[in-house]
Amino acid sequence: MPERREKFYLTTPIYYTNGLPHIGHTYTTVVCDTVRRYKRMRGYEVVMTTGTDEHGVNVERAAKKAGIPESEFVANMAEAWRSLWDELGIPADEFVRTTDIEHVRAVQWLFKLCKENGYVYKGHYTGQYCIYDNAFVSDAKPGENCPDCGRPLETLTEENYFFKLSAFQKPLLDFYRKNPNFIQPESRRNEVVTFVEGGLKDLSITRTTIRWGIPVPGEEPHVFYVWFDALTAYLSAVGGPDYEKRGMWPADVHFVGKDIIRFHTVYWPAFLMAAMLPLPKQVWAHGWFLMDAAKMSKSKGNVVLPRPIANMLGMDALRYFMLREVVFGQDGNFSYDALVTRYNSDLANGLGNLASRTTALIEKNFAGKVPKPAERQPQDDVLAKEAQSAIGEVLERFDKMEFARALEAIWAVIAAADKYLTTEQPWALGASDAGQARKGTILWTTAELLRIVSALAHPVLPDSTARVWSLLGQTIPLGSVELDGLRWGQLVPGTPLGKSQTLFPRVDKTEAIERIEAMANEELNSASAAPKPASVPAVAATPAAAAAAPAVPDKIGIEDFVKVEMRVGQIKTAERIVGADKLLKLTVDIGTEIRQICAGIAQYYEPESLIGRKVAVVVNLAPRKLRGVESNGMVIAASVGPEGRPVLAGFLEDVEVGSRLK
Ligand code: ME8
Repeated sequence: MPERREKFYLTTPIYYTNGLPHIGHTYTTVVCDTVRRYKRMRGYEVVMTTGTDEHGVNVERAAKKAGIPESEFVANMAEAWRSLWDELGIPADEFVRTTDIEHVRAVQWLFKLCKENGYVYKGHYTGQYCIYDNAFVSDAKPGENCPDCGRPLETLTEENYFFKLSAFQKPLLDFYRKNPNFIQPESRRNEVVTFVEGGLKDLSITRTTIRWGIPVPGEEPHVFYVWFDALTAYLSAVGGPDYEKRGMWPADVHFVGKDIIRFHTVYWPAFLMAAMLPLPKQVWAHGWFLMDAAKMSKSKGNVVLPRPIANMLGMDALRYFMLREVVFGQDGNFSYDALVTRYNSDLANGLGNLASRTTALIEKNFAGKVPKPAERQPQDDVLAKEAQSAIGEVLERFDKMEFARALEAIWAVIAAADKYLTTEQPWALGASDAGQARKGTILWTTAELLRIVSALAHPVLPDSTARVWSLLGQTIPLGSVELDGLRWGQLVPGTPLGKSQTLFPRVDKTEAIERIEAMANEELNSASAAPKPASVPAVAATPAAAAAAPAVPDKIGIEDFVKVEMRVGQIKTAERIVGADKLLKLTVDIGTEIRQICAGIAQYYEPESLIGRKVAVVVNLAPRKLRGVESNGMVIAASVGPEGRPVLAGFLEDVEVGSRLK
């Protein structure tokens, strides 16, 4: 715990505004938020910056396509990014937009310093340029594709201001040597050092072919190269030219993906050295979340959105999955299957179950007040020791950004407590004085363990741990608890428990995935129809809130009913979908065409038995994907009994295919 509140400044990348956030961006922001919460619990004064990178030819083109001015386009997008981070509980302390006037001034100021110090000159440059990555590709030949994104390069010749990057080869190598932790992880550091040792070419830092950028003062039509512009956002967010007043610069850590490590570890420190400004202390480059072994991107159509997951399982479930499943620094695969499996096993059955077992037993046996521990037995001490030693280990893991290891250590303690309860069986002890005393010791022990676990896991699971915390009757906000003061034995007997609640309701995997996918399709459709921030639904406050059926209005008018077009359809083919136990893929003749429709009836109908059957079909439902399979319409079925067994609606008389239902 620092004597005086030490400052800690951390950043995510400043994301591009020509797309909306997917779970790749969410990952970096969640990591940053986790470290922010952790550092606050270690007593630091923390500022976290994120924001939007709003200039460049991509934005020019996207705004043109949308038929609105660039300024309106980026304002909408910035709001969409900012409000999503707020909804997901990972808000910025400083949200910087590269169109902010303070930022514009900071970029012009940085350029002036570099120029005054002799590191900027005017020249011409011809090269192959990737308009998607906003970068010239050195050594590329005309007609080639971009080695990073695979899209065609364009030949550009420009009068530019150049930055003397070549002058910084030695200073950068010296800096890396003196600051061995500057680039993390180690493997990335070696990559960067080798690159710099290979020699650095001067870098063009202004453009005349782009209009939508920050003007170089007195040098119109020059505007700044987007990376000179965007990197400066880290500094402008905490004061720009007046950074000393705020006292946050230099940054303690820039979290980035491995795709942009060179910009952060070569260009950025070189710009700062040229301007004689302090350098950031660390750049942490993590790996990618992959979908089917490919990097997620809008152009590949394989993006996963965070909001539907948060709506279905709660944001804590997504945070837990991302930090537990992937070793920080390495690439990892994303799959809904693995996500829901983790949710059910580690959260619903693990933490959730331990909390509900413990508090229900305290309610029942001790009138809802934390019992007083009596004489201890060796097995109580073993558990206490495990929890106490987890504290040190978890702090060490967090300090090294080993999030998966930190969570493993916490969940090992949860598993030990589960086993302890199962062995000690407090529910089987009688109501005699001795029985009550033993019960009290056992339940105090698991409650105390839960208290420690909640504090340790709070940076990763802020919402659910705070709920466990208040279940245990703790009143100071969990986020302000000092981890350095956390010790076994601080749970006060007699504390009244908070109101009981379910933390992580168990979910049916197939159904949960179907719901997430349906919400994602809806969001993608509405985002492409109207790229306005408010057009997408907000995150539900509690996990699985979306699982509850949407409220049905009391009465609807005929004008609402006629919006639904239903027809008689005839099933032509039916087959199972690999990996989706409940779904059948049908082709259905609706009179005017044959449609592919997915129906959740696989557990009750054999595919062969359906061929030729006439069914009622909603034909004007927007197409959506279920488990990756397109479904274009909906087959109507009754939902029978508590398990919701589907029974297909049919007709008692023969009816013509395509007839409308009214
Ligand atoms: O590069 N897996 O912005 P950007 C993990 N504007 N992380 C991912 C990811 C994935 N599949 N996809 C994206 C830019 N990311 C520039 C940055 S900074 C001064 C300017 C994360 O919108 C990861 O952090 O393309 C990556 O570096 C960043 O999003 C790229 O965001």
